[in-house]
Amino acid sequence: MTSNSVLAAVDDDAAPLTHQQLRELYTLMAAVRHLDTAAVAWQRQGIIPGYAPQLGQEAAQVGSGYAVDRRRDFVFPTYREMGVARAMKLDMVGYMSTHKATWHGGMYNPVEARFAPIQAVVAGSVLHAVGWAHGQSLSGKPAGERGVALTYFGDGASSQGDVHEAMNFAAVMKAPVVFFIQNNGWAISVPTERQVAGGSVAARAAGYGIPALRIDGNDVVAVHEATRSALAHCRAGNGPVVIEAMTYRRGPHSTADDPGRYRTLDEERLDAGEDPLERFKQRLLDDGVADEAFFAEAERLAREEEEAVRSGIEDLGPRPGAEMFSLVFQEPTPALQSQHAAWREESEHA
Ligand SMILES: Cc1ncc(C[n+]2csc(CCOP(=O)(O)OP(=O)(O)O)c2C)c(N)n1
Ligand SMILES: [Mg+2]
Repeated sequence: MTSNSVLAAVDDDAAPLTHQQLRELYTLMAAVRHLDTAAVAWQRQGIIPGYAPQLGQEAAQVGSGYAVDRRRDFVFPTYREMGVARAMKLDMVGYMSTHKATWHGGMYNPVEARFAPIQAVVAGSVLHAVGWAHGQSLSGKPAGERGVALTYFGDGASSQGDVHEAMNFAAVMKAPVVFFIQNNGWAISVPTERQVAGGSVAARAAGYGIPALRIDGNDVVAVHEATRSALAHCRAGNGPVVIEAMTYRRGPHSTADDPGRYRTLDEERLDAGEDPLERFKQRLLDDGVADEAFFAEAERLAREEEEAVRSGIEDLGPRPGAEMFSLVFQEPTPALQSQHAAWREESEHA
């Protein structure tokens, strides 16, 4: 049964996480921390042109991504969900190819991966998720067998009109969608308190009659449990859920950003709170779930993976330019066909 009282009491097989699962969560978070830190370095080294780090958001991302049922659910990410991708076992060279500008949205198969193309349009993923979720309602599958859409967005995105339309539509249509907000304190240089009226994104859900959970987004177990309950609630046909995971963007908005222009190091240290990775490590040690040898091995695996992803993206060659046109629509529109023809002419000149 779900443990969270604002959600319908549905059977979600919510046994506590086993020691093995807790260790797996840590291994994932360590891998994500390494890949993320490495990706910033790769940008500085000229291996990739740009990247949006998720440093400090590992618990929010891994805890939620780990709850997804990859046989039937579907995730709609923003540009910052590397940790969710990793927790869902995506091919990370394919994922990182977006940041190498090799291909739009990642060179993985979204349908097989259950992870939509990376989305740079703020709040864009939210609309797609509600559409997909409504499709599940129309699919004719019995409620318990439907997939659930899990859409990620930020505190800044929550100020977009799209989010309100999406929430209203989802609530009216009882679409199986979890709105997962990572409130990381910032929308580039604008702090949450300067653009989220009322101070809470979760509180807005009440206006749409949607149950909401405001959780400690730096506690991977709390995030996992909340997401699992929310998915079960949606799957049982009870309509959408809002989760606001309170966290902190420890790094820059992107590799093109300099946070020193809008926050001091002291503010950063004070507001960031405890590092989610260190915090989880301490908990596993205190509870006797893992020992130092385990953490050393997690570190070794993370380094090995980081190396493999780096050489994978270094080896990526350019994709045929014509894919810009051929991979957009099943049947290209006349406008796209003429753009394709103009592009071919120009590139043949070059
Ligand atoms: C529709 C749209 N408007 C503006 C931008 C420029 N932009 C990119 S990220 C961003 C801030 C988003 O903040 P938030 O939703 O809190 O997500 P975070 O970056 O903190 O993960 C803005 C304004 C954009 N990409 N798309
Ligand atoms: Mg934000």
